[in-house]
Amino acid sequence: MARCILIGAPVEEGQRRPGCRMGPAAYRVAGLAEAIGELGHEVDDLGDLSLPTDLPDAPCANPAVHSLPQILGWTDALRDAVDDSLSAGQMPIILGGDHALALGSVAGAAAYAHRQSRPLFLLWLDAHSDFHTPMTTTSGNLHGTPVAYIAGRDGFDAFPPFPQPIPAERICLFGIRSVDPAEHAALLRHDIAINDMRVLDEQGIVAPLRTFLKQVEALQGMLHVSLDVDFLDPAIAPAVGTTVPGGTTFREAHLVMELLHESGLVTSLDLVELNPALDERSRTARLMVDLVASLMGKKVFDRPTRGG
Ligand code: 6HN
Ligand code: MN
Ligand code: MN
Ligand code: MN
Repeated sequence: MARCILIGAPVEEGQRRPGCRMGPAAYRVAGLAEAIGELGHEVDDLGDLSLPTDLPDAPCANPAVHSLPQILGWTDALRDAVDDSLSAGQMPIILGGDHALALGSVAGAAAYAHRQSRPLFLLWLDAHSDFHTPMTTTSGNLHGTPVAYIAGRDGFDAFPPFPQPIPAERICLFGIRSVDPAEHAALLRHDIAINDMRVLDEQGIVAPLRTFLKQVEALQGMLHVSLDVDFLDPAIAPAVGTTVPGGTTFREAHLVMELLHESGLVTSLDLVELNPALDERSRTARLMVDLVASLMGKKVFDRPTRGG
């Protein structure tokens, strides 16, 4: 059984549409702690992190970029919170907040993994590749940049150096179907596993995911999972500002979570981009809670384990 710690991260400066700051509250209302607790895990709630008050003055050469000081502040707060939780033997579950929070959450996991001399792997469940740097983004929205930071790309001068960047072959993008030209060009220069929706249509969920999980297992790695609401099809998960048609179905998404549970490999988790202002009677928040339950061991049909 795991010792989970919920960390509220009301980050919404990584994009321009207000609402993601209500994400942590929406997960609590939808019963996230209870759903995890019912499965027999210990679960604590750290409450919401707050943005440090003395924000750095951070000019950026790209005039499109906005809210850089705020995102730098969140990055620090998230990195420390995730590192502390892992150091205390807990499994941090970050309640976002937009995807810019992963600049910090994955940095925290990487700092911890580095001290433990364990390799960190990253599974990015998202419609988007989030592989911009602050220099290449045209929207200026920093939620489109975490994977580039984590992979150690140049262009993040304003940020603290990423602790031990994750080598490309330990990063798996899963479910993507919207990649900007600058991201595409950069991805072609990196050896990141790209399981776009075409790959998943053709091969299904199971084979590509198992391939990746086997690599994690072989190196006894840690695994950070970053789940963006827009990984899901907008028909079942409308509460996100960046919907893209053709996302994963209800069962595909649950199957991902069930396989992750069976692997026993997940050490930290982000839940990002939920915008409760766009939800319909909490259905997206509740679906996300159900997905976490599957990740934590809830089964469609619980067969008694056979002995021998
Ligand atoms: N997300 N590529 C687009 C941009 O604005 O850079 C979309 C980013 C979406 C971010 O998925 O968290
Ligand atoms: Mn994302
Ligand atoms: Mn996305
Ligand atoms: Mn710079």
